[in-house]
Amino acid sequence: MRMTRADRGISAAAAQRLKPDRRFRRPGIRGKMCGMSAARSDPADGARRRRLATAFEAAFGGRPTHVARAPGRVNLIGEHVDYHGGPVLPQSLALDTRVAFRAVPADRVDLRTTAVGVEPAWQRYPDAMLAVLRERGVPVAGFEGVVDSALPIGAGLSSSAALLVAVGLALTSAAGEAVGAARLAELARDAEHRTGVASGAMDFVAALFGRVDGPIRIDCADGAIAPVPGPPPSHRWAVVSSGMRHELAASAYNARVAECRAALATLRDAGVTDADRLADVGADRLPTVARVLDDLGTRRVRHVVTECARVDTVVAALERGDVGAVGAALRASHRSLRDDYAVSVPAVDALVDAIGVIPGVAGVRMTGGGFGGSLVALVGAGTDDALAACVARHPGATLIDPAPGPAASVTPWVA
Ligand code: GAF
Repeated sequence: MRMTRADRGISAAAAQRLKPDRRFRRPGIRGKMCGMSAARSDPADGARRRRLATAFEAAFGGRPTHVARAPGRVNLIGEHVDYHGGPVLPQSLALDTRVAFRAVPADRVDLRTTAVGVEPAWQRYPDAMLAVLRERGVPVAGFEGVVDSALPIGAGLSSSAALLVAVGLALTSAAGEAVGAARLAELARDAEHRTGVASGAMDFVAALFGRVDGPIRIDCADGAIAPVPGPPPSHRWAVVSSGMRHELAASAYNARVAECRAALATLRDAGVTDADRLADVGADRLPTVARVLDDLGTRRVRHVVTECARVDTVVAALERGDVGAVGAALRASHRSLRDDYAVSVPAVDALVDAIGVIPGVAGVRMTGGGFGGSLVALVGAGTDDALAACVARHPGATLIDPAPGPAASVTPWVA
């Protein structure tokens, strides 16, 4: 894939100047900013580095100077509430997308991929990121880069956000721009909107503020970010791809956004004027919701209201190591997404049901945007064989590496 035209030439040394940016442009968002960090050492890193180096050499000759990486995420709970101002609980993954790049003193941006057969589908993401950066006046330099992703596409693990963030980070740092993480999250979300998905902020904030030590609770109303503990040592998160690839732009994702917007407008007309967002409608007002809205609207709002409450149930349960309470909330979340929000599909429901009855599985639910994609489960020690056997019985389903990973970063290229 090739994107042509760039705003202006830059110095290659500019990319070295990237520093942590502590100017929080979005009040309330707290946490570390993207910037230079030490490269991770992972057994798979060698193979990825070689793949990137080979592709870069073949495309441009020579070597990149830097690599930008952005992780995928598994959302533990708080599904389809980010764009309603609700809380979410994503864990950033070690699975990531990388862009090996160098700045060039020429008026062009040239980005290729190591992936085979994905054009032109992936191209719209870098195109959208570049367009948004230019529109907002963020300098973009002459640039050569190669993308390599370890994230399964369309698996509900935020492959598109990881691509947008990694490309955004590479483009801006090549130009010597220290764009703050909160600002980059907004720019990347706006770029995703241009691709046709009216997504919330979760995936971008997870990629830019995630931590290896456990999930983060993001308050999507005020942007506050707080670390949350992982499960006790007796348990771990398991991630399973259903094998049913989702494509949010072609799904009913935007329809859910629109239905909920209409429901909020109706509620406000009916006197619920203190709710600026659906996340502000508490459980105590569900009787009003049911009186004012039709059945479809009531179900959509009920999902949002109950899911927001479940996030804090899970946060409190993780803090006291109560796996039973976490599991119960995961199961309730899936029922709500399936029955009230209608974003699951039968193949995912069947997998949820099958995994849910394995002894030692505390809870399981769909994760991400839905309409296919992946599941997240909280599983006890000793469930690995039964889980693997269950997944093997479902055609197309695969276990995904749930290892947590750090936030997006740019590091000097190590040969
Ligand atoms: C997708 C979107 F991009 C997120 O913003 C979020 O709405 C999620 O679906 C559902 O929770 O990943």
